[in-house]
Amino acid sequence: MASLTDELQQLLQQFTQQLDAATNEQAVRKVYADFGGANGAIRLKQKELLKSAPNAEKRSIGQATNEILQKVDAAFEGALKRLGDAAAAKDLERSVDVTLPGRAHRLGHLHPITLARREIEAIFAQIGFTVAVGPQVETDFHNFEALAMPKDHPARDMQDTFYVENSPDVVLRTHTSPVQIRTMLAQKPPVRIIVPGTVYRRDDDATHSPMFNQVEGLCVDEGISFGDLKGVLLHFVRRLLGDDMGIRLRPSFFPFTEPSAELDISCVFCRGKGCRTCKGTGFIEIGGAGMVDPEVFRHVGYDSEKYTGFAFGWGIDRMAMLKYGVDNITHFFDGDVRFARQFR
Ligand code: 2U9
Repeated sequence: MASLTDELQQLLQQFTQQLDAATNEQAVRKVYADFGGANGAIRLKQKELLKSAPNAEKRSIGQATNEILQKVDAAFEGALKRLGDAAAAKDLERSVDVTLPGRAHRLGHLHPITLARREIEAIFAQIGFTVAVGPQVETDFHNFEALAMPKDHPARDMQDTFYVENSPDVVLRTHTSPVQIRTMLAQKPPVRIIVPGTVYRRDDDATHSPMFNQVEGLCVDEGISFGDLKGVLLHFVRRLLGDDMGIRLRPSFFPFTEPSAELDISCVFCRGKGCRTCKGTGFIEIGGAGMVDPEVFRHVGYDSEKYTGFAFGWGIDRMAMLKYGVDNITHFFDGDVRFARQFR
């Protein structure tokens, strides 16, 4: 029995020494595990002794080792508390200079494209247009057919498209016009909507990206004229870029409008006086517009004898480049916070 308690005492001593040497919680927990834990030296010793001891001594051995183990547990708790108190005291020593400014929490902010889209939506909302949105994965009918671009129509090449594998009639939309089609199929005139959204074209250079943001607009009612179109476009450009801004409409062609026009705005860099950016013309092209082709009304069941309409479209990224003087479209998408941070 004597040697037994010696052995246990030795183990307790070793435990105490190592515990005193432990300087952090993790070390303390390790020492405890090595001695008092389920597979700790003292428990293992206890099992060993109990197995080899005669029955008469089992009880006293059990008591002796449990006393040791209780001491171990108490010492363990004590060590943890000691460490905790030390950390709290150290904390209290730490003097906080309350006059120091707080850590600035860097607030995020809206992306310039979002800022531009919201401004465009607000300007049109003030003149009675509502915002319509729709799916980015579209059917061939909504993206092409209904817009007077049947299967073999050459205009399809102008809108080089991403087709969806094994579904020839499913495409990534090349413009937001399919939303106007869906809207006209869903409601009778009058219609006054603008349709912002992401569109996809197989196009990739400094000023074109395969994914870009576009906004289109549609106004259908009785007696809608080209003059209304010009008035709305001029109002929009002046609200977004300044009252000194002007527009120019140059004859053009789009399958879904007739007559059609390229839409130019006064150069934002020289305000129309002529500079290197606008090649001395004083104008910068931003998009297109026109009167809705009756062929389109036929596809959506509108009576083109009774209703006329105008439509327009431009790239929001391009508009944001002009509004914020950005020279490379990829800045909008390459996620460089130094660039994005400028637009608070
Ligand atoms: C319907 C009828 C007509 C929308 C229009 C344009 C002209 C146009 C381009 C500008 C730059 C696309 O973002 S861009 O690459 N768009 O020039 N879009 S008229 O005409 C429509 C739309 C829907 C039902």
